[in-house]
Amino acid sequence: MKFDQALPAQLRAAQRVVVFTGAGVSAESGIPTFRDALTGLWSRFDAARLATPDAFIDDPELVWGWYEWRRMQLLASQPNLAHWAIAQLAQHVPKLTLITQNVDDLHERAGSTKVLHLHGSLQQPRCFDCNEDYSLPDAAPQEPAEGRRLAPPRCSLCGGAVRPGVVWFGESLPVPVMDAAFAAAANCDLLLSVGTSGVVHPAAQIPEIALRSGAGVVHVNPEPKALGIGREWVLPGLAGQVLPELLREAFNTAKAGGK
Ligand code: BJW
Ligand code: ZN
Repeated sequence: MKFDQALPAQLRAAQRVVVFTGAGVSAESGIPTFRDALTGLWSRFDAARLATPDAFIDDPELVWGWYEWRRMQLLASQPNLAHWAIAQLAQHVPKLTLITQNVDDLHERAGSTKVLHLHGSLQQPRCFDCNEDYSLPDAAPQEPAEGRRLAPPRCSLCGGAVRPGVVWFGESLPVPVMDAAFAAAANCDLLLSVGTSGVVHPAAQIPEIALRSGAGVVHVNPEPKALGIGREWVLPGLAGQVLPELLREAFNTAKAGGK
């Protein structure tokens, strides 16, 4: 890919970089996105029946089974070249803040630390009634097939049903995480927005906050959408191809690769 020559130079010069990721960054690991037309989860499953507190109240077995099926997929997957490139980028810039909307742990498994998870994590379930954390067993879950119901575990404190530790529609994002993410966006020099459709709020405001604060924003996506304000670069393509190339161009790195 041919980059606007100003971009690698901007990345080299940036003191504070934010990387903001969505489901597209994990797509090349085999984790489905939400809104891609044919393969996205919401093209096959009804978000209202699976990703809201009311859905869990109505049918906890359906919801728990679906999330355990997704956790199984995650356990069988590996970070891809995009996750590795982002972890590598942190070694090249003075300060990098990684904000993700993803509930997987692929950034951490690639070596990124202090990841701000705006929408929670598949690995940290908690009690629906009293919020007590629930420790998942070390063993992989018992093979919940797609669409198979599974009874949620019970809370050891109050006996309530255990729910996935993710942020559903209509729920507040974790306030300290959101505050840290918004502050990092408002104070960065350059923000890379990778693999997100930018339709879910309040997360979608993050690139706009960066632009309005004077930072440059780079969009990495096979179907990129610029916001049309400020200094933007649009890099059409797969994150696992574009990000390693950008790093090579900016820092002359060897091919960023997994282990
Ligand atoms: C690639 C690629 C490759 C593919 N390389 N790229 C303001 C306006 C309108 C609505 C609202 C608003 N404020 C709040 C709302 C309501 C709602 C909302 O935003 N709805 C919109 C959908 C209309 N927001 C909420 O409800 C939020 N809560 C809230 O605001 O609370 C306020 C409140 C106030 C008072 C009291 C209480 C509350 C919560 C939102 C929670 C979102 N949860 C989910 C599910 C998480 C759990 C789970 O995993 O099941 O989070 S929904 C889903 O969407 C998930 C994602 O994190 C999120 C974002 O999706 P993402 O990551 O962008 O994925 P896709 O699929 O959309 O896009 C993938 C992109 O990748 C595409 O562009 C591809 O092209 C690209 N791609 N391959 C690079 N290889
Ligand atoms: Zn409880």
